[in-house]
Amino acid sequence: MTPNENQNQSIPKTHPRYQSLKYRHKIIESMKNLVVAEAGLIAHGRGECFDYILGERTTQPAKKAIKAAIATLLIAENPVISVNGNVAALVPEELVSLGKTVNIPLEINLFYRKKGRIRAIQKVLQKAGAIDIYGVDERKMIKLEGLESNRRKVELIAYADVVLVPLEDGDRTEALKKLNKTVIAIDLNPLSRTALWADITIVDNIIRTLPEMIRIAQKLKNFNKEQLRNILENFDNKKNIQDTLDLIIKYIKNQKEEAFKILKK
Ligand code: PTJ
Repeated sequence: MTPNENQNQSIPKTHPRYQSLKYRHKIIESMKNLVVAEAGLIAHGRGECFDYILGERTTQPAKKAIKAAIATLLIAENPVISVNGNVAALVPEELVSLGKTVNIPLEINLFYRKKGRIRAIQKVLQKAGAIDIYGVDERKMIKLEGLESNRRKVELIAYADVVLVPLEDGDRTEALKKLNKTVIAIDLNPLSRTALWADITIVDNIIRTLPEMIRIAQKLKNFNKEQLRNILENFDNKKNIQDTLDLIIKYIKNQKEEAFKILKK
């Protein structure tokens, strides 16, 4: 066996880190067919690290933020879900399902615009059942003000009032905010610029967040606008981020005690 062959071996379901390894392999495989950027592997690793200190669960603050996010998306006039390589690799079916449940279009928006990537992501989304996918045709794109990176090239996002940005770098969130758009971020790092600039910050793993968003959307779809606004009035993003950081501190303290029980043996 060559050293490289070893990387593709299947993971036994009994492995204690089966879920984590499964998604790791998805990211690696998706890098090979251009869906994920090379830097996407590093971003995923950073995400894993934050997930670890959150206890790899969807916390109460994250659940509150998810509810507020769905209420915002349902009230919005022109909402858009922004899709990058990592998200398309990890949760394509869920992205399409969320889009259909709340009737919101998907737009591909990349930081690393290597040739062939948009087409590769479009194919993944189509396979997952997406019909209308935006951000594909350069001729229809315009450039967002105040942004130097490739993410400035947008289609529907230019006219959106609310943008859902899962897992990304901080510059665009800042630019979108300066253009008076409401930003909903999904980011495992509660201290990232995206997390701090967003109006609603869901500090959770996209893998768990999207199924939860779909579940909540199915419920809130039947609410009227006043009921949805009520949810938003009771949501405080700053407090929610503080609560998340407190949970991390508490979790690490507990883990420290657990670790020392083993170390003492
Ligand atoms: O596909 P592209 O070209 O648009 O590029 C996408 C990446 C992710 C490579 C690009 O946006 C990037 O470099 O992002 P950053 O600056 O590394 O930020 C990614 C953020 O997402 C970090 O704060 C990570 O902690 C977080 N993150 C990583 N994996 C997950 C996550 N958040 C939620 N769920 C995850 N699974």
